[in-house]
Amino acid sequence: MKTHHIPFITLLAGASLFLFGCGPKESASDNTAAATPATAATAPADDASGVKTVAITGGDNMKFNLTQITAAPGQEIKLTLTNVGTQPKTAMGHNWVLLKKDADVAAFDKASLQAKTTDYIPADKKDEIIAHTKLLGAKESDTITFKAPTEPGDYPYLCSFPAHYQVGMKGILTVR
Ligand SMILES: [Cu+2]
Repeated sequence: MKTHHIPFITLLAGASLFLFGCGPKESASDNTAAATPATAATAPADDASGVKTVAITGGDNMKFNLTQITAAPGQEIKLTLTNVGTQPKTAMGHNWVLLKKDADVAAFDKASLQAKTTDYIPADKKDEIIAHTKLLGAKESDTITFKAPTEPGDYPYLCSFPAHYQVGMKGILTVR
């Protein structure tokens, strides 16, 4: 009998070790973030002061590593965008632009095409912007601090460098 039980128990122990080993992963690895776009927020949790810290990257694949960010109404957000790509800014610049809930993102993106002199931030659409970073070249980063909208809902963000929105360099900030 005993010779029958031991392998079964060993198997159980091995299975539970495996389960613990695959526990929740709270943070994305910097090395894989650019290559594998995440579909859920993997940003760090709020700190003690209630400020939400968000680290977002964009690379030569023309994708953000985060396509979903969640914040509480009115919460302060400290967001850092890093361009992890290698190409020149004129060919592959990235920014992060958060728009109002009802903004027409496609129309905003279209207007951005004509706004090269202002780093693809269209002056006539500024009232649709909640917050935005600078346009970044390879290995540059920019940190901005702003308050999440007080009204719950989904707020679109995008990179307004030409063609990047069309190929999917975008995401949603959900306020709830
Ligand atoms: Cu971009």
